[in-house]
Amino acid sequence: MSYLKQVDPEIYDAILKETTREATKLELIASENFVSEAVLEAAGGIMTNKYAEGYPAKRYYGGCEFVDIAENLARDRAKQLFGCEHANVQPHSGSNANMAAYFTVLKPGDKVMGLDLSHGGHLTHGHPINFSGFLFNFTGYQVDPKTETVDYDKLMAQAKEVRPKMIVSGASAYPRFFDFKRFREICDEVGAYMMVDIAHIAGLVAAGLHPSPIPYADFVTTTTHKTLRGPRGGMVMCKEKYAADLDKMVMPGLQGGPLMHIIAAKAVAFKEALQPEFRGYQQRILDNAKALAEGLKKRGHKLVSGGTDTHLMLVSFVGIEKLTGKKVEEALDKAGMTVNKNTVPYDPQKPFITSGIRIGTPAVTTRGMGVKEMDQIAEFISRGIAQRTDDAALAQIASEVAALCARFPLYAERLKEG
Ligand code: DSN
Repeated sequence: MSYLKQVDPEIYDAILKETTREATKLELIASENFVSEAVLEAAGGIMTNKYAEGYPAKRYYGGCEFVDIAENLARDRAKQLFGCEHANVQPHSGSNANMAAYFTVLKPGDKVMGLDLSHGGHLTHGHPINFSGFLFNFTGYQVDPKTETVDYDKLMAQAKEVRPKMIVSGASAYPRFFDFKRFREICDEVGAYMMVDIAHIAGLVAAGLHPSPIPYADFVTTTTHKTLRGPRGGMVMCKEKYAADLDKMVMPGLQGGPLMHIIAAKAVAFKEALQPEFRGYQQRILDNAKALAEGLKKRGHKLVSGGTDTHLMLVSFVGIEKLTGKKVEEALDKAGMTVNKNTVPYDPQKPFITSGIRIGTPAVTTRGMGVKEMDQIAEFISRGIAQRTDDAALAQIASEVAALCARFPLYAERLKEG
C-alpha cells in the first residue's frame, strides 16, 4: 500500500488497523468471510475505471471488449457452479438482487409472503422499514414455537388464506435446511412465484452440501461474499423464460454502470468455488459449526432449534435474567471475538437489544481452524458470557484468543508489507 501511505495516510492507517483486527480477533459473524488474495487483486483492479452499461456485446459505451470477458466468465461460471439457466451478476448487493427479482414479476402493492425478520428472515423480505415493505403488500410467516423451524403445513394453510403472488424463502438467521420442494408445492398450490434468497448458504449449495433450490425456484438471489467467499456483491439466477425481463430490470430498471472490478472478482471467486477443494472447505465449515454448537450445548447454552445443519447457530438467552444479545456482543468483543446480537423467534426484546447472538464458522474455517479449535472457541464464548462484567477476565480471554489467532495467520504478507 505504498501509494496509499503517501497519498492518504489516514485511510492507509484505517485499512492497516482493519487488517490487524481481522487477523488478531476471532471473526464469528455468520455472514462474513475472508477473500483470497486473487479476489482482492481483481476487486482492487483497474476495471473500476470502466463504464459498461448494458451487457456483454450489447453495451452503451465503447471499449468494453475486456470487461466483456470478465462478465462472460462470471456469468458462465455462475451457471456452471449452481446449474442455473441464467445468471445476472451485476447487482451491487443482495438487497439490489432481491429488488430486481421482485420487480421482474411483481407490481407495487402485490401480495408477497416472506419469513419474518425476527424469525430468521431479512429486511428485504418484507420488513415495514425496508423498500420491500414500503412497496409490496407483505405478510410474514413464522417458525413453529416448539421446533423453531418452518412448519410447512401451517405455511400451506397461511398461503391459501393470503393467496400471495410470490413466496420468498431463505434467511439470514435460520440454522436448519429449507425444504425447497415443499416451498414449490405450496407456491404451485396458490399460483405464486417462488423466490429463494440463498445469500447465507450459497457456498454450501454450490458445494452440494445444502439442498439446492435451483430446480424448484423461479428466482434465486444471493450475495457473493458470505459462505461463497467472493467480493461483496449480489447476483440473481432464474429460469431462461425470465432472463430478458430480469436483465432489463437490473439495468436500466434499477442500476446504471455495473461495478466491473467487482464482477471480475466474482468471476475469480466462482472459479475458486469450482475447484474440487472447495467442497472440502464447505464441509469443514459445516463440521466446525456442528462442533461449535456441541461445544456450546455441553457448556449449558441453548441453541435455537437445538442445533444447526448449516454454517450458523443462534444462542438464545430467553428466560435468563439480565442477559441480552447486546450485553453478550459487547462482552465478547472485549474478549476478542466478533459476533452479532440477533433476535430469536418470539424474542421479548427489541432488535437493538435482542435475546440472542448469531455465530458462524465460515471465516474461522477459511483461516484453517478445525473442530479442535471450535471446542476451544466454545469455551472462550462460554467463559466470556459468564464473566461478562469482569473486564480483567475478558482481557485474559482476549489474550488467549490472540494466541489462537496467531497460530492461523491471515493476510500475513499484507501486514508485513504494511
Ligand atoms: N447483513 C447480512 C447478514 O449479516 O446476514 C444480511 O444482509
